[in-house]
Amino acid sequence: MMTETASETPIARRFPVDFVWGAATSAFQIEGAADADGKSESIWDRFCATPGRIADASDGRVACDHYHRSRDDVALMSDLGLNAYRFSISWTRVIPDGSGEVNAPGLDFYDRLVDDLLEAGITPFPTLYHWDLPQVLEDQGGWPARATAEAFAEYAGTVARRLGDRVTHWTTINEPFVIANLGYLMGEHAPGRTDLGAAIAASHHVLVGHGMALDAIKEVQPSAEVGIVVNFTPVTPVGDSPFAVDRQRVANDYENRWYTDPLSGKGYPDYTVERLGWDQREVEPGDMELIARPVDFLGINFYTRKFVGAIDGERGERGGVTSMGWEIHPPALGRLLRFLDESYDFPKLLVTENGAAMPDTERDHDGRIADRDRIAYLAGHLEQVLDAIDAGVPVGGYFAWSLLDNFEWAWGYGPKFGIVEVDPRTQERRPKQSALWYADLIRSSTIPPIDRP
Ligand code: IFM
Repeated sequence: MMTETASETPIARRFPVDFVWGAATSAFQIEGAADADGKSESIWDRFCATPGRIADASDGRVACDHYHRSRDDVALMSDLGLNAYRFSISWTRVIPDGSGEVNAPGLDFYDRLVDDLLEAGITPFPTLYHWDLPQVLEDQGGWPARATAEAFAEYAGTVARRLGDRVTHWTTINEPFVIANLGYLMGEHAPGRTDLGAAIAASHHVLVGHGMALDAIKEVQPSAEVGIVVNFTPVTPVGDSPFAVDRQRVANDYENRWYTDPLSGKGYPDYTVERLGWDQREVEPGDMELIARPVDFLGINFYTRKFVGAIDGERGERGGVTSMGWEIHPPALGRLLRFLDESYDFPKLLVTENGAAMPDTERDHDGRIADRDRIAYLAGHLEQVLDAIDAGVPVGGYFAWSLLDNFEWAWGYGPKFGIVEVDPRTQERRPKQSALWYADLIRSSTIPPIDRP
């Protein structure tokens, strides 16, 4: 009979001591205060007010009321032991007309938030654009128009001048693929347009805006670390007919290389540029150099993978799914991290979002949400992060999506991504078991054992 000796007990693997441990949110999804203190209308305010756009006909007018509760939310983060917080800044609070006059109370809100975070020992990671474009700029053409990129850089400079004495880590844009494609091609997100030409133009201008904003921040604060956040949905091929292979290549280029290739100086993927019939008329001299300005880190948002074959909807064997029907397949994150490391030269990778919408129907004897499925999701993905670090991939941090249950865009408030429950009637916050588990992980730098659902 085997007896367990000290030498046979597996040694828990540890994350590096300087690992960044955070949670992420975005302005529109949590702040509420939709027209407080001079804030103007964003494309998401308009989209929510358009009948039929949001599954439960809800909006972001109150959301988690974070605008009025940010102090308590910082205290909550501190209780959980987070050492970083990724949030976004609302352009419509800071420059309500999109460009021009600065709205002091809007900027003051973020100024206070940054001070509160720093006082609590939490490093602020603001994102300058998480989808809430001033409606006034959409009315002038939105991201398909180059002027939006210029206005974005002006706004970035304004924020950096105010917060740059304390904020050391910035991300410019969140998920350029989603901005361009869900907003301008699929029409599922604000502003709800369905035009391939507009989507491709938007994808280019979002990258140009990123490059211009990076320059604007570095001009104010040369030592700042600046990155961009890209979402990836790795493509798993189904079938190997020439037609299937073509579709897989286009899907992979369009969803997973369209942004990182130009950010790394490789230009847009040729094969897919040709397949889309894009004549690159929006690309002006100097743009590709601007887009390829060195970033200090690449932010990676990862949730799931997709199957692509010859027929729409065709797929291989799938694992379990979240309550949004997204497949849970942690090895795809590990492969993605290694692919990014091998294919590009980003000095550091940060997992800026990872998490799952789960049903949250079970509670423990204290009434706390017993989300063992979310814990298993997080643990599975964090194992992959550890494997990647062990293999030499420079992953420097991880942000759970999301700190709070919040407004999940076109899905409304149905899907729950938070590690902290928010009662929509009382706004009471209550950490779920996943939050306590995550706090344990941060304290010990090792992945605590999990009780599989
Ligand atoms: O809620 C979103 C977030 O705003 C951007 N990344 C994906 C999350 C889940 O869909």
